[in-house]
Amino acid sequence: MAQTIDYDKIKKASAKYPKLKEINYTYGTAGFRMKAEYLESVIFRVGILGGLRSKKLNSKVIGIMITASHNPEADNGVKLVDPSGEMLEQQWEGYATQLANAQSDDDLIAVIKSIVSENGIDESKEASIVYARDTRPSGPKLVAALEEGIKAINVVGGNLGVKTTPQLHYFTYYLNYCEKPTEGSYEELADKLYYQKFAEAFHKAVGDNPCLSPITIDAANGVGAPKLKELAEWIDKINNNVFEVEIINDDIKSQGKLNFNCGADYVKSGQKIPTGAPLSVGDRAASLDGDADRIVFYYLNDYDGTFRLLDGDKIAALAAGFIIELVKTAGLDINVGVVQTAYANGSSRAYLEKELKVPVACVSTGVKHLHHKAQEYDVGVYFEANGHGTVLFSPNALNKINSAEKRTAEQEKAIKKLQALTELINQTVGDALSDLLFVEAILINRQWTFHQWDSAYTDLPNRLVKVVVENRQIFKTTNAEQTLVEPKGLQEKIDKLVAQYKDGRSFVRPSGTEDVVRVYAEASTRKDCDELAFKVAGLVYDEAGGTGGRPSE
Ligand code: G16
Repeated sequence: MAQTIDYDKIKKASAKYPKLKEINYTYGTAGFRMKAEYLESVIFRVGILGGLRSKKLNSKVIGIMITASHNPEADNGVKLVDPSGEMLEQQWEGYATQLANAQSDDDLIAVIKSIVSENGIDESKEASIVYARDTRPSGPKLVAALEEGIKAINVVGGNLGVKTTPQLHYFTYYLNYCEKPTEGSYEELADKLYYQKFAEAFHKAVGDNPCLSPITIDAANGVGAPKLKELAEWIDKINNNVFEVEIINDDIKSQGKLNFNCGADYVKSGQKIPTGAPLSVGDRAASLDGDADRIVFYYLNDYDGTFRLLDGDKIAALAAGFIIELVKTAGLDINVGVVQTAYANGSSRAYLEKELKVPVACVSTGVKHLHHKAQEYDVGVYFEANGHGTVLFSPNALNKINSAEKRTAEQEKAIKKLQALTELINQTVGDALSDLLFVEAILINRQWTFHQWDSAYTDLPNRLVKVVVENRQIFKTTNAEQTLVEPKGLQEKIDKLVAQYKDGRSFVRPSGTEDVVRVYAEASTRKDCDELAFKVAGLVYDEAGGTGGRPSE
């Protein structure tokens, strides 16, 4: 039987990690995220919270990931992962914030005791945590703080070493719901099980179809580089002619390179090719972000050589279109829905609703919001425009797919394909590597070029601008973040600007991962769109305490 919580031990250990007085921490879009030097006390406390969560959930394994994903290298962050591999339940995000902000060691103990009593936690329950980090230089020091927190609450911790965020999510799920491994180190198993699963599923999904031309992957100089390399080797072992990948921006050793002028966020926000990617007409390329949970694809147009982005909206359209076709061919009664955020391009929503005739829901930014909404459908396809997303097959859908009657050869083929797709997509969370294989498998089945994929619909020109303000917390939104409630009066001014542009749309929201306010705009022409974006950004800067330079093109 495990010991009960030793509060004196926690208090003593906590003295080494005092809370920085001047900082108010918030568990945001993807956990705590900020400059790495402010995070030690928070991460120590997250170790304690992970232990409490595990005890509360009858000793299920909780995941903890140390990463700041797309943020600059100097930042870091931490988030907790629930036993099913999903993001931490929202009520517990509040506990995380309370713990992080407890000023003294006594305050910390008081918060822990209140969490224990509010949740009726049996202190004597066993608890376990698995944790991993990305390649940031600040990672090892923060892992040490986490380990002290885990030790202080007497919990068994399994260090997975350097992993992508989705690997941590998948392994957490695996430990709770699949066979618990009895031998081998968790660090090695978390790689092996992941590679094996996705390499085998890819092989099944591709079938006998001929492969496509090689694809270049910009790994943002992050953890995706070594992991994709190893995954590609596993795929080669099964069938060595099916997937040819060249990895660029794979330098995880030199400091200052992570996400710098490369990676999915850079490409999506700037709508341009990353550094180190000499792209020619006919080439296919994609960019991952720093922890490999997002992906965007791109190519140069055949006839004018312009840059063409295939973002999360395009991935959703490709995935939904293919799945709907297979479901119809298989003769299955399964509903498919798509979930997006306000950043989804107006054209993508119109295409999904009018051409594919699928229901589309719009929710707030953050995978946790999309994931929950997607669970309402038999098959829920969710992607943020920034390339973060996955496809969820409900137990009902899986049951129908796996027990379907195969009357014709065509039906049998469609059912087999659907089965393979359910295994190929990482259903615990958006995963750049699994998404890459998922997209590639669909394109191989269809024998489509990027241009053919892209031609489903044409994006309205769109633009993202960041505005630095004194206090982004004064921005409050409603209507899935599309309408500003505060600062008062600002939304009316934005509406007036938007009304001046054909197909104009713009919204403003505070980022939950960076110290900025984000402005999104789209309009019928590139010129109008840029003009609208910078007018709205200027308005935000002038009326809501802009600092630094006024945003300009
Ligand atoms: C995280 C979240 C995403 C979100 C992104 C930006 O991505 O997981 O859901 O879209 O932050 O969020 P915000 O606009 O609030 O800063 P990542 O890839 O950084 O983990």
